[in-house]
Order: sequence, then structure tokens, then C-alpha cells
Amino acid sequence: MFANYFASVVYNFEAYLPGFLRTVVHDAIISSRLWLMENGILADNSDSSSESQAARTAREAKEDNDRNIENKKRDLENEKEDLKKDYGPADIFRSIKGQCAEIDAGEYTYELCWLDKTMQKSKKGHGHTNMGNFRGIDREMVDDEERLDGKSLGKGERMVMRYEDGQACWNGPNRRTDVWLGCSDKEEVWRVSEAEKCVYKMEVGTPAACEDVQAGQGDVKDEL
Ligand code: MAN
Repeated sequence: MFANYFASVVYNFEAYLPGFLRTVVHDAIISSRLWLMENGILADNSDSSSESQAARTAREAKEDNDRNIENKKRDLENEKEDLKKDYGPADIFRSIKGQCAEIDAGEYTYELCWLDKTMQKSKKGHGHTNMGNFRGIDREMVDDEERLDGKSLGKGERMVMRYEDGQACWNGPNRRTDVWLGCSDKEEVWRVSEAEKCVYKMEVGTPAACEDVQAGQGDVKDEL
């Protein structure tokens, strides 16, 4: 602090000297400044590696901004991708995307993660097997018996969620799952079957399928 003050006073003083003396005094000042810097008494401001506080703050603010812009661009890309996905009629499945429901079935627990994947989880510690990744929603006719417990797809056109390209089956194709949706007041995996090796069928009750039924999509159960 003192050293800087001293230097500025001497520089101003230099301006009042006659030409020849000015050169002598100037050289003397330069060498004493160098000496002060070398001995750590005066800060060396000419050093390009030591950035000023203001420059550092500005640089960090800019880097922060650049990062934010990159994040926003990535979010936008994800949103655009998301818009291309099939979330069912009136986007009814958008809100439950990623949520999972399970059913206990003998050797395995089967898991359905909405618009994500289906899994077969070994209870004997043999790991998890991917039974397919969500690809889209189709509609198919069904003609099932009514059940006393109400856990039936009934008769009519139903939504079928296709989960494909799961883990490869030994000596066979990649596993896949058709998830058939029936109307139910609560979300529940009713049953899982494997009629053909590594081709699974899940029957699932969900209120989301009732909205579809109410929209008049051929539900005979309601008409009876
Ligand atoms: C495992 C399970 C079965 C499947 C066989 C095929 O045991 O994933 O569901 O049928 O592998 O080898």
C-alpha cells in the first residue's frame, strides 16, 4: 500500500524535472520499482498470469452464462424428443411416466415402469432381466371372461403398450412385453404370462384406461 503510494508520488514529481534529470531519475525509479517487486514489497501488475479481480469476475460470469445456455439447449432438445413420444390419448400417461408397479409371481417379481421398461426380477438373487423398452401404444380387440374380482380386460378394444428390444433370450429373440390395459379404480398389475418363450403379456388395471373407455372406445362391459 505504502509502496504504491510512494511510487505514484515519485512518478508525479518526475514530470516537473528538466529533461536530462528526468531520464536519470526515471531510470532510478524503474530500478527501485524492480527491486521492490523482486523483494515482494510492490505488487507486479504487469504480470499477465495474475488476472485482476474485475477481469476474473467477468470471466466467471461469462463462463456461468455459457454453461446456462448449454443446459437450456440440452433441455430444449429433451423436450423436443419428449414431444415426439406417444403418451396415449390426451397424453394421459405423461404424468405417470417413470412410475413403476409390481406383481409377485412365483420365482420372480415383475415390474412395469410406465413408458419406460418392464423387468423380471429374480427373488433368488439371479439379477434383473429387461423384458422390453417402451416403444408405443397400439389398440387391439380383446374378448376375455369377466372375473368376480373385476381384474379382467373384458371385451372390446383396449390399449396395448409395446415394450420391445429387451434382454436377448437364450437361443431366441430379444425379450418383449405387451402390456394390456384394463379399466380399474386403482393401478395394479393383474397378471403376467409367457405364452411364447421370452414374449410376455402383462395385464394391468389403471384409471387411465377408464378415461379411454368413457370416450366410447368400444367397451362392451359398460354397455351391459
Ligand atoms: C429366464 C427367464 C424366462 C425365460 C428364460 C429363457 O429363465 O427370463 O422367462 O423364458 O430365461 O431362457
